[in-house]
Amino acid sequence: MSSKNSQLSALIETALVAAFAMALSYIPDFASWFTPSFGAVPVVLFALRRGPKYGTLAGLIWGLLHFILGKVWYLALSQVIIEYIITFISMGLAGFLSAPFQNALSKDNKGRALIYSTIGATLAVFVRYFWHYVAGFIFWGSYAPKGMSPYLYSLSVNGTAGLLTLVFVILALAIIIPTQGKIFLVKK
Ligand code: 218
Repeated sequence: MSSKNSQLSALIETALVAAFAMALSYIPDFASWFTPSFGAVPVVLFALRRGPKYGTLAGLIWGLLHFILGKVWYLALSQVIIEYIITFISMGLAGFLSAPFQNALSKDNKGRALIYSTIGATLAVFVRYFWHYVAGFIFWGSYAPKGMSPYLYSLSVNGTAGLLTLVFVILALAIIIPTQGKIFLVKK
């Protein structure tokens, strides 16, 4: 494929992945703010396929779609910038592991591929929920149960949501790498 065409393919995939992640954001938050972020699954998988540039772009678009669709919880401007822009962009950080990950995959070393992708997923989810934690104790502290410190409250809420999110992403990787590993490799 010419470089223009492959760039266009990458951008089309970016838009589709961001839209799919946003659709997953409509799964009801059955456990309030403890609910995991299911859209993290496609965005992390995509970042591992296309690298950090398109991965962070997909995350950014996913975050911006919340504004268009009226799904933003607004407490302050700085809070919204942290929680709907910085955090969602962070999901693309998994793409920084895409080179060693794809190298392992192309050599059919699925164990190594799972290790690198898990590191990438952990990096992305950790950075994202670190910022939710920071926003949590600054802006959401008044929602803490009586007598609980905002730091502990935010850590328990965002630590749980982050861990659950990471479990779903790693589960998806563990299923897809051995069975559908080709989806991570871009045809040249
Ligand atoms: C303690 C606490 N409660 C709520 C929030 C807000 N928050 C948490 C996770 C994810 C998102 C983005 C939308 O899915 C938001 C706004 C928080 N940070 N801390």
